[in-house]
Amino acid sequence: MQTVSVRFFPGLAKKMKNEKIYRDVFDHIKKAENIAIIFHRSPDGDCTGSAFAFYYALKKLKKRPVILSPEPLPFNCAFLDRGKVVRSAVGEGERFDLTIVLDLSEPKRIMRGIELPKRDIFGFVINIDHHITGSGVGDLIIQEPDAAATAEIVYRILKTNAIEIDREIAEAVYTAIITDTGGFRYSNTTSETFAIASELLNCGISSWEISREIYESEPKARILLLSKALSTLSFEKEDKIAYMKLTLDVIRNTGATDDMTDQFVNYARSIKGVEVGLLFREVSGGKVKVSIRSKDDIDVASFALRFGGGGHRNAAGIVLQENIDESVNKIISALKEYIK
Ligand SMILES: [Mn+2]
Repeated sequence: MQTVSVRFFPGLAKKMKNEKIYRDVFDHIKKAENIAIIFHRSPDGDCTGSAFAFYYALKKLKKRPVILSPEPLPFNCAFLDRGKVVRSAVGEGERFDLTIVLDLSEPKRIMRGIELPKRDIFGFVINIDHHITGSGVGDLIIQEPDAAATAEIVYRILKTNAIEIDREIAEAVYTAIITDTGGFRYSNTTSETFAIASELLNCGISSWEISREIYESEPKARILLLSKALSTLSFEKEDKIAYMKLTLDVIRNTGATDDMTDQFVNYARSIKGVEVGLLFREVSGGKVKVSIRSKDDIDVASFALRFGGGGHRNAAGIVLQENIDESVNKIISALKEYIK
């Protein structure tokens, strides 16, 4: 099996170059019948939206797509799964001709329960992603770190191959873009992002209806948990670093689920003068997840790499096998040196 790896970086004449790869993706799709769509652990709006965009496009092509997610979809994006089509496991004896891996570039971030290297189950693997770190996974790898969301790349692939962008596809891509850009606020937002959003709104979707699902349907438990997180807010390095922590006990006592802490870290970063915001969160198995968000030129992806993590320049993550206080000490002292 031939392995083709293509990485695109800003500054390349990307559209022309990419079109050929985008068509290659469809050459593989045309040959396939059963197609799995998978994405990263702790799923977010981008991977969920990208998955549904592909799902509906493949349905139009009369393929048999399956979205596989052993973990539940994020609570604020579950509305995309109106038909309850997402499955939590590969069926007994089930085989796929092709697997599309979305919004993931680190092999270790594949969800538990999905054993990707098993070619006899997953077939040819196409990886579409926009992270700046990670080797990618599979036989055809498209990594475009200048895309605001993986869904931007998905959208370009569908357009290049003349797939009609209907309401369902538009809604999925729009959800992915607004969640990954924080409602068009983050530094990944480009004129291309707005151009795509503009085209999507012309497909009959409502920005408010989607925003209401994502931002105005907060579970009570999430806001209660947020108040607990905010009460731990601490500062370091002349208030340039702000961090919060959440223990498993606190999370469980509020009745919140794991995915509900997703945007909490942004409150730490949002403070005037703060350059890096962090959230330390205990997860099961004696691990601590560290979410890191930075402003401007502080590259937290490189920082996270030192601890086996990764991500984007201004948004990265680390998982540590240590208790929460040791994790705080280790990361905060290293960060104080890093942002000197
Ligand atoms: Mn993404």
